[in-house]
Amino acid sequence: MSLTLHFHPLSSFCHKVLIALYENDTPFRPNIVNLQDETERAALCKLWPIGKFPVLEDHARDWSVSESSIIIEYLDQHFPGKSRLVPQDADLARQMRFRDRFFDLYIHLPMQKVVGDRLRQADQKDRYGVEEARAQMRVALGMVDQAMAEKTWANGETFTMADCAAAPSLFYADKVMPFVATHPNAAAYLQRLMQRTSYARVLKEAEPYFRLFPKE
Ligand SMILES: N[C@@H](CCC(=O)N[C@@H](CS)C(=O)NCC(=O)O)C(=O)O
Repeated sequence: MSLTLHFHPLSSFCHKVLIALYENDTPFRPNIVNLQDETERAALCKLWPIGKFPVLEDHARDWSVSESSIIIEYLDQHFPGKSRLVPQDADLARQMRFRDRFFDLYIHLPMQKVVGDRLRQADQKDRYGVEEARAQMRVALGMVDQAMAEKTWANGETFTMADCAAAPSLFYADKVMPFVATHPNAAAYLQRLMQRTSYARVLKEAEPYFRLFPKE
């Protein structure tokens, strides 16, 4: 087996890459990393000193690839399958990368900020930062709702990397800022993403870990 994915089943950015792997039934060895365990954290940091997952190792090429979007681009290039996640057309690819960035930067990261703050001690909370993050997510969700009125997937009618980015962003955003009642198009899009075989599998595998998600 050429590929090892270092990840955690609860981690939203890892969901993004798992979707890509499952879209194409790409074989890989899963390595669940417990960041609370110093040895496991040190092993991850050896591959990627930033210490965040996902990290993909390609043993055949002796490469270690980090950052979810870069990993998906790598998979699309070296392990292409039935689902081409990066469009071949340059303009469609650029639009897709823009949407991937949009979900990561304006929904995924603010959502992480809100969740991360829940894990802080009472005297270390960042109320202003959380309000800023919520405001950012509110604007971005409004844009998604408008954009998804006439599309099946983020880039049109074909499932791409932008949808891999959208799925965990929207899934967890809905946990911290429920939008189903207020944003019907974004909500319907999230339903389609959750019903997609690849993401349904990711969510099923994450089920035993959801009890660890901080509620408040
Ligand atoms: N920009 C990175 C973000 C990765 C990221 O934030 N991963 C989180 C989990 S969702 C993580 O490793 N957090 C652990 C930590 O920061 O200690 C990507 O796209 O892969």
